[in-house]
Amino acid sequence: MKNSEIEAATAYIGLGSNLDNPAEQIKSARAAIASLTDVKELAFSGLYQSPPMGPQDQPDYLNAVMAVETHRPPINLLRCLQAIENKHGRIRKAERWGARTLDLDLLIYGDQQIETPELTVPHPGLAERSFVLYPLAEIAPWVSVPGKGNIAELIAKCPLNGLGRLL
Ligand code: PH2
Ligand code: MG
Ligand code: MG
Repeated sequence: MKNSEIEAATAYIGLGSNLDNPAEQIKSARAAIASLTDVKELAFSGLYQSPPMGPQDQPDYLNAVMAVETHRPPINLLRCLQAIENKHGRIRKAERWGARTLDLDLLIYGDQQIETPELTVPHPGLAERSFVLYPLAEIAPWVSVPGKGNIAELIAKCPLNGLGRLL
């Protein structure tokens, strides 16, 4: 079966960067995602700046969240996102939560809950990360995170931790 014959789902993608002109990285990643076959952009949040979660000896991050409608299955979408990360000079290092040119996380895929060695959806860190929840709430305040609850409840429990919206 072709992807285009698979029922469309709404997916949310988290974008992050703290190296090599983060605003450009995010802009160019957005264009790359939107131009994937069987993926259509629905919405894009503002840009948010925040101090690094994890090792502190790295620059602040820029983050955003993008909503797409897609006919690609989750694992296939994940592989597309990884290919875009690689094209943006992403170097995978041993250090957990280290600096990166581009990070694309599949946050939510429809109402699915997936746990495989390659992919966990909803993204396991989503509920604790202000730099994911706030941009997500900006573009999808109605969204319910499968297995975790609605976005307003999650935000109420998640401090800003230095997050600020640009512009
Ligand atoms: N991503 C990380 C590690 N730390 N900190 C912020 N503020 N934003 C991120 O996107 C981020 C992070 C690894 O994915
Ligand atoms: Mg991440
Ligand atoms: Mg990631």
